[in-house]
Amino acid sequence: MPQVQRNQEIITKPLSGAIGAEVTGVRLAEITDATFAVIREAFHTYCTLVFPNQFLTIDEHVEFAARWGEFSISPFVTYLESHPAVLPLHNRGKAGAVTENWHTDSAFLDEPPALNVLSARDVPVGGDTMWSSQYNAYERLSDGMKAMLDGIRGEFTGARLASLVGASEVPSNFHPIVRTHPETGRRALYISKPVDTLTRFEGMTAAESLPLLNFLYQHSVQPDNVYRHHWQNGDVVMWDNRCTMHYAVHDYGDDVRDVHRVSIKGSVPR
Ligand SMILES: O=C(O)CCC(=O)C(=O)O
Ligand SMILES: [Fe+2]
Repeated sequence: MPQVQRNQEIITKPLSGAIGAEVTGVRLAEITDATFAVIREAFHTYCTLVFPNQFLTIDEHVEFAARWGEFSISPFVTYLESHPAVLPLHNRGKAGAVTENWHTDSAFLDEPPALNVLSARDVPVGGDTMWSSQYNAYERLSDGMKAMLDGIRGEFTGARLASLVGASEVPSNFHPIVRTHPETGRRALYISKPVDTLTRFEGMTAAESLPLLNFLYQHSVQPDNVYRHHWQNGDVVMWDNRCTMHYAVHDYGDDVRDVHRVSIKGSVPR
């Protein structure tokens, strides 16, 4: 990983040896195109960026997110009435914490969201979020396994989310298990939690697929491939769903956790 870099006022500091960087010396509410270009490059290098002390208003959050593309609206969740691109993430209790597992977002869609921008408004002690580098996860496989996975697709399902809201139609989609990032050209292992969100390989049964899917899942989230973020109020954190998985830890009981999310549209995974 590159070391600390300075570009004008902007300082980019890696947060682990695998994934993530902290970006300081920038106020996201008032960035220039030149600053945005530096941030974009860092995003492509580190996959997850942390911007401390931003305290964005909802409008500023939306405006910064809009620089990255069109908004992506997910099914089964409720957006702010005043700001239809902003999804409030609230404490639904541990039993309702559908994000307390390693996953990539909404892979059951034709065009899963490319990236998310989160703004921490009121965070508890705990409630950390973790990310894994799916570039590393791919690159650390043997040549034999890489060759075997080449061209294989997985069936991604929205069954768990659908059942949570009692929806009768369950969306699902086949996508490549190894995808090429449309902007960096790097290959990444594109998986999500087996059974719940990724049921099987195309042309195989779930029973045949699960042992290997479970291996790929465990392999991806080893501690040396993960950054764990301790949130502070005012943090903005963004991540790339095309080359990461993430996991929201629920260890804060009934405490308030108020975080806003804006997602940006992605393309068909290839
Ligand atoms: O609550 C978080 O930190 C992240 C939750 C999550 O999985 C998401 O927003 O996609
Ligand atoms: Fe998520």
